[in-house]
Amino acid sequence: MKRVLSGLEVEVVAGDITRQPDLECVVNAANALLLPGGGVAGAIHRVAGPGLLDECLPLAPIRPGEAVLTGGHHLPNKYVVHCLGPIYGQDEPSDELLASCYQNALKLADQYEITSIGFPSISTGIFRFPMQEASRIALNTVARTAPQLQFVRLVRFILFGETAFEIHADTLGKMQESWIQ
Ligand code: AR6
Repeated sequence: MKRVLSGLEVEVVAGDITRQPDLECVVNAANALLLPGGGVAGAIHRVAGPGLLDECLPLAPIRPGEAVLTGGHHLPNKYVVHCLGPIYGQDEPSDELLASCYQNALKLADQYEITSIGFPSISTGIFRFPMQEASRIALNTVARTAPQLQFVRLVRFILFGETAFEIHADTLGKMQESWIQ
């Protein structure tokens, strides 16, 4: 599913974040120490290879809401933006911290003149953020940040499984008309 929000092309697809060769950049749902871990981070480090960890270690630790950028190493993408999402019920205010992840990731990508970026559903796995609420925060933040972006033209959400895809497609379908061009 695809829509234009505030001049930005926004797609939601079901798939694997490590298999998006047409995107210049993908986003990692990282941990504070930028270590491989499980979920998205485990998958990204597995495909990228050990060079990614070497590049990550001097950038750690990061705080909830923050984003840092590295190369993609053996991933099919030139860059990875690593975001630390909030642990639901622990890092507060969790909605604002989650919004900061998306905003900081997009602004950082734009500074590097990145034109296309793929996000997973940050914090909705091991960090237990309810996905429906997370999808609203994610898509609203993309729409709100879009007018500040000069280079980013495509934002893709890559969702693991049909349920995650349907939740995001439903949220995108209900976005406020004023944001849709
Ligand atoms: N591609 C796309 N989405 C995925 C993939 C994949 N390959 N794998 C999982 N998901 P999570 P978090 C979905 O746990 O909640 C890590 O261990 C998954 O179903 O990766 O931010 C880190 O090291 C879920 O909807 O990230 C941290 O310690 C979403 O991506 C911690 O987990 C995010 O799940 C971060 O937890």
